[in-house]
Amino acid sequence: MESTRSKLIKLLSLQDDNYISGQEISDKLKISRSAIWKHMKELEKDGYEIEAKRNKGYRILGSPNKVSENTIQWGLETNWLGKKVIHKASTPSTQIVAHQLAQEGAGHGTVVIADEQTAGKGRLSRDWYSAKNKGIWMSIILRPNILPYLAPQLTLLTATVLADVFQKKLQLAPKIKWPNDIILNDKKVSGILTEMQAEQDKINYVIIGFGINVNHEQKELPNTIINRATSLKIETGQAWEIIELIQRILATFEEKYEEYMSKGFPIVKQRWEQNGYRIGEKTKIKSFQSVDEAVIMGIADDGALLAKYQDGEVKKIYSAEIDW
Ligand code: BT5
Repeated sequence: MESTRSKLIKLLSLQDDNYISGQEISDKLKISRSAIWKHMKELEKDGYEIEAKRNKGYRILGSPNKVSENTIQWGLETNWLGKKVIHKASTPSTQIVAHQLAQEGAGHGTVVIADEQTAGKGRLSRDWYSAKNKGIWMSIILRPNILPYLAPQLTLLTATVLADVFQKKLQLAPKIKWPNDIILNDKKVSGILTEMQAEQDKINYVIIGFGINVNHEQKELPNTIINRATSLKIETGQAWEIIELIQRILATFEEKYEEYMSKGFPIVKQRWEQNGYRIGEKTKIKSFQSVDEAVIMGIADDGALLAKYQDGEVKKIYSAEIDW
């Protein structure tokens, strides 16, 4: 059940800069005027700046800088994504929390976010470092009506969403390294992990997890990745408001996801390839039997990487070690 408090914040945030009268709040939320006043005081304690004017009512002037269910929702311009947010100060992995919630029936578009992950997961049991309050460590629960074999398209879609935000909001030039890394100046700033639970021809749920290094200084990156990783702050020379970035990512995600659902994969493929890392360049691809030189061509409809080998044959690569 949605709390009165988060309903109140939503109601206030819908007014933009206008006031909403105590009477209207009272009618809409079915609470007394004195209960409203108490809620406002609680919000102020949490860092919300609220103006109360006689004969006009209330309005929010500023929200706290701290990530919470309420601060994410205040000003969030989405219809279904992030309408339910679960925020954890610290958790082993938002993926684990999201799996549990999805199994308990959490709806499409539920978002799990943490200030810190103590056992963040990459692919193939690799670690994902998720320092406290330095980045965005988020998992989104989706219940898409697509066939399970198409789920890797959602990883590619997510990569295009993050690239779009980094490009348009931060004026950066991100590259997407197949299958799931966002690269800035040849270093990894973000990784995506898609996991799903499906039957043969039906997806029960998909969890899209992504981590973004936002406000790390160079020296705050762990030694093991310091040469291969970067943050938005390192690349832009300035710190970024995490809540604002989250809201922008969610709004862009919802828009691009709907477009993908209605128009299909070609548009995602096109966007992905526009930003694809080393497209048209020669790399070494190590497969089971050999190491071959091949030119990266782009991606196939099923999410595979397309590479053109020296004999001219274009092959689909599903998993291989690529010497980027
Ligand atoms: C990924 O795996 O890149 C997927 C990362 C997904 C993380 C999110 S955070 C929210 C959600 N909850 C989770 O527990 N996970 C998801 P992969 O391609 O396997 O890359 C992992 C490798 O990236 C590691 O082996 C390191 O080399 C490197 N790495 C680890 N942490 C990093 C970081 N913070 N920044 C850049 N590189 C990192």
